[in-house]
Amino acid sequence: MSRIILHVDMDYFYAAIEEREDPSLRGKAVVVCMYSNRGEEGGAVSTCNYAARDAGIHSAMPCRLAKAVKPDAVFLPVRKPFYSEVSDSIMEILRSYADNDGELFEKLGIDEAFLEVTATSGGDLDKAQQIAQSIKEGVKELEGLTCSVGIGPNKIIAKMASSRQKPDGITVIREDEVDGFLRKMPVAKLWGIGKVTEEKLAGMGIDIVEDLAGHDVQELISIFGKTRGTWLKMAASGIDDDPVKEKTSSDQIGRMASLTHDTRKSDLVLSLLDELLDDVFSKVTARSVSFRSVTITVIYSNFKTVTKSHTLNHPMAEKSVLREVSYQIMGELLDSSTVNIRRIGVRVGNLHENKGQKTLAEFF
Ligand code: TTP
Ligand code: CA
Repeated sequence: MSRIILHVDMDYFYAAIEEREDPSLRGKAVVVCMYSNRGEEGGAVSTCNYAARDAGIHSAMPCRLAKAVKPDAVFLPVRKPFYSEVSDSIMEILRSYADNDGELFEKLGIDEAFLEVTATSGGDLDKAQQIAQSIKEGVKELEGLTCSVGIGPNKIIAKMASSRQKPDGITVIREDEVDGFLRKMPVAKLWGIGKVTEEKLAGMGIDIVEDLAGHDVQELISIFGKTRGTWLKMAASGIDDDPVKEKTSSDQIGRMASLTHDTRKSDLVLSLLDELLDDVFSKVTARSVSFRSVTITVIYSNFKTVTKSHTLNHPMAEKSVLREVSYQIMGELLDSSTVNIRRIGVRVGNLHENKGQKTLAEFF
């Protein structure tokens, strides 16, 4: 069975968050600026909403120029730590839809991620589309933001599909549509091809993806090297086996699971939590690491997702500590809502290798 990969990309992310925070901005052109140490006159546009884009403003444009182009736009300074918090919350929602209890998930940037749904959808693209719809509704309900989703048989196609219908769209590219989707595209549009490669390819008379796909692989290898040359040929042919895998997973160990039915009964929730703790802790032991942070995720029946973390004073590798902290956080989350819970997760992070690490028993 071929894979089904989703790529989710938030729409005009920083500016959308600012619009959400201040409803009086609705309908106005909103530009989020990264000001430099030269003050408001320096700096570049981080992003802007669609009203500002219609006026010709775009990311990386000097703010001074953007002001000249549209003096009545609202210019706001970036608030990166705040956007990162919103991002964390969105990533937890997305992760909760990924196969293998959220393992087949890959955050790609502050506002985009891949998730594999081959198993959850049973390989059925209509189901995958319903999953994408649920994700959009969940993100909208919890964070009041829209996103666009691309669905394809691999990461390259999913990534390129998500920008096809923006904002608030879903684009499905079936395996038998991949060739038509790619064929006439300029090579620069192929995800993974930058300016340097584009120029080299242009020098070889290769301008569109079809030319690249049909090019002699040995010649590509002689110019770009084995790995890159092969990759170019494969990518242009719509072939990409790269797994959906979190790049930072080496610094985190976690598991998620659904309750047998939505509930907020603490004995049922804690009993599932115990299973997850056993699993996470056995992975901690197998990898000979200690952890400094413990994060609990709760996804409610209404899609609302809450995460809460605790950072320990030192790296620890004690099951009792993990259990105590997890129970504490879960207790607080159970007390703070009356909504039933659908899924829970536990994750340890900030991992340290156990090099002569003392266990709690040795510590005292
Ligand atoms: P993008 O996903 O490239 O852009 P976007 O989400 O604003 O708009 P779109 O609807 O087209 O997806 O980038 C995500 C965020 O990253 C963006 O909101 C702001 C930030 N960013 C910068 O700070 N500088 C940049 O040059 C770009 C491209 C993005
Ligand atoms: Ca985006």
